[in-house]
Amino acid sequence: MELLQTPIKPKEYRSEIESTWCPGCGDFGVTTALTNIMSQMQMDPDSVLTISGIGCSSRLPLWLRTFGFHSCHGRALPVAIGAKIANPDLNIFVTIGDGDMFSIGAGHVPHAARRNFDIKVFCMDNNMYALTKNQVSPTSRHKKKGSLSPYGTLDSPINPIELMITYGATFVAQSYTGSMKHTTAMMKAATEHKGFAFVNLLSPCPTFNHEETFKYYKPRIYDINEEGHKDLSNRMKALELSDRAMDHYQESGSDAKIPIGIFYKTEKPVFAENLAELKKSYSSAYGSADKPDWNKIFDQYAPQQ
Ligand SMILES: Cc1ncc(C[n+]2csc(CCOP(=O)(O)OP(=O)(O)O)c2C)c(N)n1
Ligand code: SF4
Repeated sequence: MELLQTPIKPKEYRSEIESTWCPGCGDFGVTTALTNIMSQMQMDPDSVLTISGIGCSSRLPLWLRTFGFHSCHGRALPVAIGAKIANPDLNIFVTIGDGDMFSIGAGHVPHAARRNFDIKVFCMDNNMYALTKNQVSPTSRHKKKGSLSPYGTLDSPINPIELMITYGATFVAQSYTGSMKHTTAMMKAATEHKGFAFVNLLSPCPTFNHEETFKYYKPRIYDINEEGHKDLSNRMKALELSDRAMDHYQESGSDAKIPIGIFYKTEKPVFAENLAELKKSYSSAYGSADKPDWNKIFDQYAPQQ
């Protein structure tokens, strides 16, 4: 890639491709936050790989001059895992939609989280499928209407925060793209965390979602860290707080508050460290991990005399 003069400014992380997002889309805030963070941390664009699936939100890698991979619907996480194993030095951002992550791609989520891959997942949660023009998603409220559910969905929403804590993510936060300051702070804290980091970004879709709008979120949002949640490695406390993330869905028009901030953060060895540890013990038993002593390995499976 073309060499950039340092310090690299946020706008220099933008590609020349013009965004196709609608004016007012909440996802713009995520692109801005990401370029701000890369500039603040003076990340070499060649060291960054941004990976997405399919959806409006999943177009984000196109707007950046980092390496990017616009993969298949629901498959951003397996692509990210493969890239991280092949090149552990890459800074990997997964930019994903709520449908991509928690519907078609849901099966990949617990395994990526529990293995603690050092990747950062930014989920643009607009509570529906936007690219395909307004179908309900796993984060849509009960009875929400969509183009294929004109009488309202019969399903109840999942809670992304609670799920990610339960799946073993070592950093779990939520923000709202109407607040650039908070979105940038949460995405930066995730980027600085060593391990699997997830940020749920409440990101309004003004074109199709006329319920969860900027106007809806603004008076309901409150910062759990400002209000005293400091014991971030306390899993039970994080789960208790995560429960409140769904209060506003209980009944339509509810004025229940919506928590944002870091719910949970803990330190654990990342996948690459566990693998290095395994290779060490493997080497002492079977020779080097790259050139193992195959006879010793096969002997284990030989029929017992
Ligand atoms: C295998 C497959 N199934 C279905 C689709 C159609 N499809 C494209 S995007 C999408 C949903 C996108 O929703 P979300 O991930 O929430 O992103 P958003 O568009 O809301 O940002 C669907 C169902 C597809 N492209 N590929
Ligand atoms: S349809 Fe919605 S999510 Fe898609 S670009 Fe437009 S405002 Fe954003």
